[in-house]
Amino acid sequence: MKIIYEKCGYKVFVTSSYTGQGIDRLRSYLGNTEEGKTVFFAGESGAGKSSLINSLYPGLKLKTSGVSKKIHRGRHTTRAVTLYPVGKPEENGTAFLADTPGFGMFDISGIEELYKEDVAELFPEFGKYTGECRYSDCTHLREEGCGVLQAVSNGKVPQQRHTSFVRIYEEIKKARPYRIKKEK
Ligand SMILES: Nc1nc2c(ncn2[C@@H]2O[C@H](COP(=O)(O)OP(=O)(O)OP(=O)(O)O)[C@@H](O)[C@H]2O)c(=O)[nH]1
Ligand SMILES: [Mg+2]
Ligand SMILES: [Zn+2]
Repeated sequence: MKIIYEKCGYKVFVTSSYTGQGIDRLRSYLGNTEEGKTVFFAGESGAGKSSLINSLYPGLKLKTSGVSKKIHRGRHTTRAVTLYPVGKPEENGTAFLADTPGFGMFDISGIEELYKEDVAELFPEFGKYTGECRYSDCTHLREEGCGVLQAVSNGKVPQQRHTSFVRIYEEIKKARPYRIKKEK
């Protein structure tokens, strides 16, 4: 998992609120957040976002709760986005950390401006290869001469990332087949 995202150029922290693994490292990273910036944790309900924030800043005492045994899903414990100051303590926290409510499953209904043609841009590691596609309107799904598929087959782009791309592409295509101009 870690290696997949590192290959895509993301900085990855492996943490556990139970064992304390990675907490100090993440805290010092957050402590250097640029002034005025906001960091947020996103993820499914029950992923452990609020627990992680409690481990980082025990003073905050955020509400957390167990994952339902019956439905194996989170209980939507956090109900609203709340900002907490982080950053250098002597500056009284000039950056912010947001605890956010978890989402259920991956849900595109709230992202109205996203169309299937935009999905590839959400995968920054594809960017280096889209210029090599034979067709300028390449969907990167299965075309001959696709630079992204080429990069997947020679291991430069993790296969899992392309699988996620296809899944999101298909989901958005199903929900919103055509680009609709917004009426002013
Ligand atoms: N094994 C393990 N369990 C954890 C860890 N962090 C949190 N949990 C458990 O995961 C459950 C959910 O934690 P929360 O912090 O409430 O999850 P959340 O992401 O804030 O959920 P919402 O507020 O509903 O979006 C709790 O039962 C925690 O005890 C962790 O690092 N390791
Ligand atoms: Mg929470
Ligand atoms: Zn392509």
